[in-house]
Amino acid sequence: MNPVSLIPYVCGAGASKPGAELGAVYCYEQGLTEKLHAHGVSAVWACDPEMHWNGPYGQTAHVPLTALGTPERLETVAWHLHVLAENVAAELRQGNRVVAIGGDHSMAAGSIAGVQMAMGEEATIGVIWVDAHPDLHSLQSSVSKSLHGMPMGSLLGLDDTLLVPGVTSPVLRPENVLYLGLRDVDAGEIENAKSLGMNLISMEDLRSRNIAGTVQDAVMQLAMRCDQIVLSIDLDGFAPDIAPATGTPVPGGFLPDEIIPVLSGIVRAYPVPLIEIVEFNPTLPGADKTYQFMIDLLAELLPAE
Ligand SMILES: [Mn+2]
Repeated sequence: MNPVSLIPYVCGAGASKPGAELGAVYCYEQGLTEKLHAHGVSAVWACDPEMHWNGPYGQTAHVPLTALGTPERLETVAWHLHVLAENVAAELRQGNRVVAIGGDHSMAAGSIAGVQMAMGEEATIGVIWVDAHPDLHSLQSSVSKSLHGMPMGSLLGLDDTLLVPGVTSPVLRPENVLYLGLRDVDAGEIENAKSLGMNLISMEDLRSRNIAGTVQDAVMQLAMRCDQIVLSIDLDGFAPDIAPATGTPVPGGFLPDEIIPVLSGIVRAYPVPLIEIVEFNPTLPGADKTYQFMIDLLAELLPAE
């Protein structure tokens, strides 16, 4: 079995608070591969996050950041998305399983584009999206103009704000998106969901049912319709005291025991070529606690040797 390929997304320009661009660099410097190895998981960085950091839209493009909604922000994010998509596609083409480490959630528009690039436009991709937020904005519907609120809007074809060159839009179909953990949804996103015919299941709805059974049934349906299932995990899908170093925490998120065993079962039952963990902001309080949680989470989701 090949080692898992870790791919960094060293961009936080999609978020309002700076710092998420340092998430993957923190994991690299703190020895994530060695930590995973201690859990029996073999993983290697497919590229050095510090190399991207020194790239044309690396550090210098982040400090200082232009205002949200400015073309310079979009240009920065677009560059990082393109690099991410190419890297994800290259690793998948070699038959490697990918873990993408962020970085703000705009990255989903690049990582999932990379899956389409590797599999071809005919392939049907399903996404399990663990997040407090549906990230279902278009540039027009977003009040804040934060690009990390738009990846799902772009992937579903609401507009082409975060569309990577070379992919066919829409990358995803609404029925192939499974949201888990939603509890902070904007009016504009509710409108967009309606226009797409999507039913947004809230955290409250999910908790009122049996979480494990409901998710397992939904994923079984998803697997029947899709060629591949990918997993996008925003740390704010979890309760803020579990993963505190994230830019937009929302009370009431998943406790690890509620969802990690379910996700772990899914990655064992189905081939999941891409897992991403996003919105780690190590400049916020609780960075080490959040990093330790990410290690535990990945140790549960990745195959041990
Ligand atoms: Mn979120």
